Amino acid sequence: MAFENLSERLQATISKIRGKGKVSESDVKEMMREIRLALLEADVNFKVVKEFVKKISERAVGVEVMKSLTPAQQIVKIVNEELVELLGGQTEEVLKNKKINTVMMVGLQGAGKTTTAGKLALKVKKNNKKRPLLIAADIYRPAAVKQLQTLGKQVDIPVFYVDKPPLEIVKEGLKYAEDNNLNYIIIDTAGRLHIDELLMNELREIKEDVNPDEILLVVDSMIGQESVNIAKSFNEELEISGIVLTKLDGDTRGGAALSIKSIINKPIKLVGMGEKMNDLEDFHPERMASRILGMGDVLTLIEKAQSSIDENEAKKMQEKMLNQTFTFEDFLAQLNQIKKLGSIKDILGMLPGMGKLKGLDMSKIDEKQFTYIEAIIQSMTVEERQNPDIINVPRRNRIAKGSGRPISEVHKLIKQFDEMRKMMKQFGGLMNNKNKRKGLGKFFGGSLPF
Ligand SMILES: Nc1nc2c(ncn2[C@@H]2O[C@H](COP(=O)(O)OP(=O)(O)OP(=O)(O)O)[C@@H](O)[C@H]2O)c(=O)[nH]1
Ligand SMILES: [Mg+2]
Repeated sequence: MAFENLSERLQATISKIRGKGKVSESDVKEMMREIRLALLEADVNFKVVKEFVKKISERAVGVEVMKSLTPAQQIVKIVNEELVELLGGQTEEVLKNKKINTVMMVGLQGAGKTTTAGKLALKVKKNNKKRPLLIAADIYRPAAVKQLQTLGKQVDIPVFYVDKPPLEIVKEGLKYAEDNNLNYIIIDTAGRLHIDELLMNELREIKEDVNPDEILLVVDSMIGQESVNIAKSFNEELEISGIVLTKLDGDTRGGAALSIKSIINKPIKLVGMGEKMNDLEDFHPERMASRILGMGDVLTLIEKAQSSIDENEAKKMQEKMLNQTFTFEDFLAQLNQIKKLGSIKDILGMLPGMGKLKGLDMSKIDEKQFTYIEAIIQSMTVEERQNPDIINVPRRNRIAKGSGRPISEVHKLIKQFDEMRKMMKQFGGLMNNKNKRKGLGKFFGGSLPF
């Protein structure tokens, strides 16, 4: 994950002053030195680092004034605020309130334009109920059109292509969208190894003809510092409207994300977090800052839960829990929903403070835990799943054998399940109390059912 080292270093720096009632001038100085080094090491542009540290230092000098927070807390607050600012301040949308949105993807070869085009189409279709069209205007790289067509098929979104020059493809594509009542048009363009005049001319031509609502520059975050120069050139040539940073899931140091906005003053709008079609997220400066500073990213987790978990399914579960008819079969269905959120590590990483929980070594988390639980439940008979009370010791032995897991794990799972049901019973009682129903209903509706 990007920012891992930066995050660790900043958190270590902060924890040194966290408990202090007073922060001396030399504490601040030392802290600024460490922040500076941490940022440089994360590959943030040195000018950006200088400016950032200067701003924090200036603000940190007067921190005794506020009464509600300790000086140390105030410094953390300042660092957080400045980090949010550095990342762009507020979240920027890629949707205009217009009948038809047109988006043009530009960028160097291999940056992730085509992949992001597919991801974005899926995202606006799913989350915004748009009717997207992908236009394949990269006619240079063999198989580029095919690649987009394959992605289109995968996410069930139409792809337009005719065997003509790029500008003609785009013109006819727009006509096709109009005729077919499609309202979110994404144009995938060609990439080059380096910025060259020919490519820029072609992109400019399309831009002038189409006048797109968005020109998104797709930048590979793995290339580090160089991305700042690339962004600068593209912006000078085409006046881009925003940036998509891809491959933030890799072991990039993340410095590019922290530099681009302040240097070209164009917002990062989206981030690519993986190769799958679902791995595109809006970029939220605030959440990213709190993730970096170890304050967790609960909002993203909640959003992910909301978009990945089937609402009807969740409602059904909720009723079962309240009626106390929840079985191991339901439990299994629930596990499958949670698995859609990502790996256990991903989920834990988004919870505040988890990163540095004492005794929790993230590298030791066993991703297979879900699989083991599944195996155990699958080794139960239907009757046992529906009525766990009948699972006596001989049955437990059989289940352990069948699933290939130690008997202790079977005991543990059944015990946890029992406890869960007890808890639900209590909640159920509360829910039947009319006065409390509303508040708790909301709680259940908006969160994971267990
Ligand atoms: N891990 C990861 N891989 C990504 C991400 N975005 C794109 N990729 C991968 O990067 C590679 C290049 O992506 P493309 O979408 O083909 O890039 P492009 O900009 O269209 O490339 P050209 O058409 O050759 O200019 C592919 O293997 C993608 O799967 C991301 O967010 N994370
Ligand atoms: Mg491409």
